[in-house]
Amino acid sequence: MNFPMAFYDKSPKYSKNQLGSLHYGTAGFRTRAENLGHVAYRVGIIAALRSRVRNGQAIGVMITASHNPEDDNGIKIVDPMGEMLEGAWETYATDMVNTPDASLEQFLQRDEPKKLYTPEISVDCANGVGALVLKKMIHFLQELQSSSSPNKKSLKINLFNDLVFVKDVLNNECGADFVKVQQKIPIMKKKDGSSLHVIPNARYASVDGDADRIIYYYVDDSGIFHLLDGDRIAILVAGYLKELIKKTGINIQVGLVQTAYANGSSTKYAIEKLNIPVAWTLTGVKHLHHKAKEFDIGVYFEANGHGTVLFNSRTVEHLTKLLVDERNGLSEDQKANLKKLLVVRDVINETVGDAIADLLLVEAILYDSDWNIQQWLNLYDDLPNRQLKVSLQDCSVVKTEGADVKCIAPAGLQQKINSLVKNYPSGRAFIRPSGTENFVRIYAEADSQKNADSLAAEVAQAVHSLAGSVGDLYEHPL
Ligand code: G16
Repeated sequence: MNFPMAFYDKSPKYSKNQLGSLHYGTAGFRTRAENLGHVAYRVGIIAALRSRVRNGQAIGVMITASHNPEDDNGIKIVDPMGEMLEGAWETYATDMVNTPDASLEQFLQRDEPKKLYTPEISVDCANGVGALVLKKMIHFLQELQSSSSPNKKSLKINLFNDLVFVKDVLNNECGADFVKVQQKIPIMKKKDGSSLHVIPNARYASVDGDADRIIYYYVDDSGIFHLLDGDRIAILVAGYLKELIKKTGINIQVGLVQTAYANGSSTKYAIEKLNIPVAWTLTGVKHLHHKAKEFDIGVYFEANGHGTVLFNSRTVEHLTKLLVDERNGLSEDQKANLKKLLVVRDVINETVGDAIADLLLVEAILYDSDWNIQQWLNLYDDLPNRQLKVSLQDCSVVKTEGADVKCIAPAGLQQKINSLVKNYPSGRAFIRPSGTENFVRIYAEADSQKNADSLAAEVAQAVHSLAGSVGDLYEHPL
């Protein structure tokens, strides 16, 4: 007997009424309460199937007439993190609820919607050392696959741009920084020099030459490129941890550390949707790392994909003791979530700058949440942004304070930036001297890409006139 059939019951009390079809809409199934009997039974089956797809996590079923009169009612299904049911499952639910009693047994023999997460990722190694470690990892995963049951698929990693011992190709039109700053796919070379074609909707990641940064991306059916940078990774990880903690019922604080480069939408999402405190520091992981130590669990990723998660040692001690304490009073479900929380710590490398550990953590979270990359992207919309760089005679004339958001020298430059920003809806811009190159970097965001580009160009012009620029007005970052 297949799994759905375990719930099959011919009893007349679950008979479908004959009053036409129902549709799973924004608020689930809505109709008069007296017609929802068979719906309640079938929604129960759907919730059980959904729970199985989500690796046994709890699925919510809500019965509510909301603001409607008493004889109206509705039933909706809620995913483990409180999200609404996704599209394929809404269709499945609609089909099941409208299936006549005589055909229900046959319907339940059908496959329910497939899992959304696919255990396969293609990684751009920027022709750097990350390729060597990833090759070892691939070998390990293949061994794991051959020793486990055929139903369990371990992660398949495909490498490209892995010419570690070839000259002049390192970070050349590829790697995390190229993809992040240029907001486009890298060149995609195989070992034999041939080029790969992008597969629509497939998950890609780029690490940088020394594999301490990682960013994700994909290209949709219309050929549009979508970037999931360090901010997105931070939100994914922080949201997942927050949910796990809620399920353990233990009082632990997760905090997020960002820099001025963090997209405004990610900060807003963390504060307003995840209800997580956000701290800002100067650019440079050394600053973020120290700040993150102040939280029980501190998540930090620079927008460029450089970051990690830190578990405070007192928190780890507390959680570990709790797990082994037989009188901890935790339910089996709470204990399972507590174990997961500690597993996150095992997966991540608390020493900053391990793109491969970061990759494993992102994959583990997507797997456990059964999300594809589109669902991850759908959490919020990035504000369009642009980065430029300006060459100065002497970059030390530019001084900033307050996590780079205020330029205090040369005189008048910050006032000029403020006056430019005011002209753009959702505008924000800052400048800072690079710590690794002889440039001043410019970051701008606004309500549209055109406006972000224009604001960045105007700020570059202001730097050019007020800070002693040499060479062209400005350069695109690479
Ligand atoms: C280094 C730091 C990063 C920082 C970057 C800034 O990157 O480790 O945390 O974001 O510098 O570079 P810049 O000052 O030029 O903007 P990496 O990857 O070189 O270690």
